[in-house]
Amino acid sequence: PAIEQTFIMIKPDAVRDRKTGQIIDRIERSGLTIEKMEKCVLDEETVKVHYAHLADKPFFPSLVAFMTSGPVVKMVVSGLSAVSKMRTLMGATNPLDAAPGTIRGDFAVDVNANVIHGSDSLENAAIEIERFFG
Ligand code: DAT
Ligand code: MG
Repeated sequence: PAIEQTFIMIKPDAVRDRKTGQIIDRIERSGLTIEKMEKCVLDEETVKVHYAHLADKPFFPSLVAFMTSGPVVKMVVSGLSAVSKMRTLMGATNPLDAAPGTIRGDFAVDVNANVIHGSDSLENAAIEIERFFG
């Protein structure tokens, strides 16, 4: 396995509920390294570009509203197979399908507010790191 970088974001629900520390702890305990981290409020345009693959979905307006509803904590995370390792640590998109022990399985209850974003491929990781930290 290669050392990779991935883009991770703790979403507004988890920041609001003060889960940031517990989520960061899980990332570090898994052996991955936080290279960059910043708390910020996303603008609508950035969210629309980030979720452009979902623009035709009925939930898109509420997704954009949710993601701009409060601060997020954005990160660059590195380590062996960081992209897939983080996706495994996060669990399924819908928290109802996310296994216990995963971040979404333990902290999220609703697909509309599912606690964390992580890049889904190495290619998208590079694009997202440039988008949010470039
Ligand atoms: P992931 O975040 O696991 O990469 P995705 O890229 O398909 O999943 O979707 C991005 C976000 O959009 C997801 O984290 C939550 C929201 N979303 C996806 N499917 C949804 C649905 N059926 N209803 C409501 N929100 C949804
Ligand atoms: Mg995705």
